[in-house]
Amino acid sequence: MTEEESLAQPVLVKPTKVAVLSLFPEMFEALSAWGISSRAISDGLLHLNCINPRDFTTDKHQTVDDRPYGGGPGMLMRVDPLVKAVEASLEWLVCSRDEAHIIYMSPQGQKFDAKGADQLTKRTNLIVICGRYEGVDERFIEEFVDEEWSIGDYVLSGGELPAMVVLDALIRKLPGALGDIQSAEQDSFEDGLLDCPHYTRPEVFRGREVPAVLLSGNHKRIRQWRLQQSLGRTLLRRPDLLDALELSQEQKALLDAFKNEI
Ligand code: 9D3
Repeated sequence: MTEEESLAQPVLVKPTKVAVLSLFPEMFEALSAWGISSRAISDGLLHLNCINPRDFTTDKHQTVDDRPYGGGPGMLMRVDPLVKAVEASLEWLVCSRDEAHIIYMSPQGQKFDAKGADQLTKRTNLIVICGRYEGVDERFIEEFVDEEWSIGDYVLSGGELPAMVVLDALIRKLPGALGDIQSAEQDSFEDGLLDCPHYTRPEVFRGREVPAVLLSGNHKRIRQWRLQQSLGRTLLRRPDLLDALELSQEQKALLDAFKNEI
């Protein structure tokens, strides 16, 4: 038995239940079969159920798309299978409409970030709707959707990859999902700064040495160096992130020293 397994504690918090509505439910094996998200699911921190609107069609060809009123290129998702899939989701969640939080992954949504992930971790019953084609009928959104989320200003082929991005970010924040409690707090963006550079063996790689401070064993100096690297890289690469922060006296001093070095 590994150290991780022997130290594992049973979960004492109510698990997050997520129903995903998607025409391509198998895509979510990327979450359920691999890595931290897979472990969180098998540990019971998160219950994930993918529901396919196609299973709720009633015609011979299992039609899930239809033409837009007003004409134009492209198709929309038919409303009826979506509504039935939402109802099936509520049954699986064992909750009423008011007790569920329904989000729609959409290019028209709010930009998803660490704060959005934090908000979603507070929900216990989530329904995540993934669009395909050109999207869904606006009246379905008005009737069923609490929030629309985008993952950024670029065109993708559907809501599945964005939904997995959102769920992976959410899962990492669930208590117990990361082996080491500190890891969640050290994740980039949690303190508003970019991560510092990291090094592993060998000590010299193609003539490039590991920074001497990391070999010094002086943990106070190592912590300061890492913080200074985080501050400096954020200044150089993402000054917008620095603008949004109130720096401590120590952080100001380390950043000033970084500026003087460059
Ligand atoms: C190219 C078609 N577009 C203009 C006619 C509209 C459009 C419809 C459907 C564009 C993309 C999509 C599919 N995308 C998503 O469902 C999606 C998405 C995205 O494309 N980018 C960033 N976040 C998201 S969340 C859902």
